[in-house]
Amino acid sequence: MVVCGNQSAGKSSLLERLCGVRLPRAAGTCTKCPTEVRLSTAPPTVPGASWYCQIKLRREYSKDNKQLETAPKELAFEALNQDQKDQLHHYIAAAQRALLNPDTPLDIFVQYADSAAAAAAAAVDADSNGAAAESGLAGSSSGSGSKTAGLAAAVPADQLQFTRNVVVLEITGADVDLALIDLPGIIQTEQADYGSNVELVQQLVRHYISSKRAIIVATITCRDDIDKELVVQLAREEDREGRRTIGVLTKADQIEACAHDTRLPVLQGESYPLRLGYYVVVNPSQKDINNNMSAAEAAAEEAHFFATDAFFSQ
Ligand SMILES: Nc1nc2c(ncn2[C@@H]2O[C@H](COP(=O)(O)OP(=O)(O)O)[C@@H](O)[C@H]2O)c(=O)[nH]1
Ligand SMILES: [Mg+2]
Repeated sequence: MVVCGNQSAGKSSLLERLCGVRLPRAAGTCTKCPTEVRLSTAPPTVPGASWYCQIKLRREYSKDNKQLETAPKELAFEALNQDQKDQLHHYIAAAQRALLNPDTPLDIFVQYADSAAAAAAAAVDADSNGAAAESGLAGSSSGSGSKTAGLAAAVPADQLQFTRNVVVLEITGADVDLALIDLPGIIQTEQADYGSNVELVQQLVRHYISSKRAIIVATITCRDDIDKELVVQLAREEDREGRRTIGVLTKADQIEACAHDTRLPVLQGESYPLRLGYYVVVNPSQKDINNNMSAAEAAAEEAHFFATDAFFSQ
């Protein structure tokens, strides 16, 4: 399944709900390389592990995004077990930055992920030890803030803005057998400051969705005008009959009052019929993420929304 759509459409949030693994998500920051999550129900071969995630970097492209001639190597970055699952996003974010900085030794990124994970774990401990929730949260955000500052000092600016090289998560002991790909957000051409990356990201999306084996998870927010969405255009070009595209409409909680009627044909799949249909979702807001909302809480909030919302509950 290839998750694609605009920047901040909610792709990483969606993927996180699909695979039960914490991914880096945030408003204002964007994914700058593909992330491939390979889920396998096979039990981990590592003693004592019920769940195991091997994070690897696949470097198939040079700094100027030309395909390398030598066979691609998957470099081990770090491995985590079930006890470290909640910290995975720190390692993924660090692995992504490692790919954007090919001339910096990998250890630096692993170390920063280690300390960001330790700071976050300490903040959670402080919370559960009865510290006021607010001071615990302040501790956690200042903790990760100082880590970011530390990494910024060591690696002040990323060498590359985007890369086609891939962060690979090889997970055993998962609930399903499935490969999911999180792609950088499509940049609409009016955001001209990204220059040539507009083209690069579009090529990347096209590359992944053109595979006949790929299910295209076209992610659009409920607020966007579907006719203007490039992801819809790309999906229609690569999957003309709408056989392997799933439409996902995110941020149902943010749809403007009175806008429901104008969205109805899209929500009901009439604007663009797709064989696999449409899904409407509510994922954690930025505030929920900052408050460390769990997957179970997110599912409960979503169910509550659809059961009680004046429009969707009908
Ligand atoms: N309120 C609300 N916020 C959402 C929803 N989905 C994503 N977000 C927020 O939108 C921002 C971008 O989400 P992210 O998953 O990182 O988007 P991506 O750039 O497409 O990967 C984050 O601040 C999320 O908390 C949703 O359904 N409702
Ligand atoms: Mg993302």
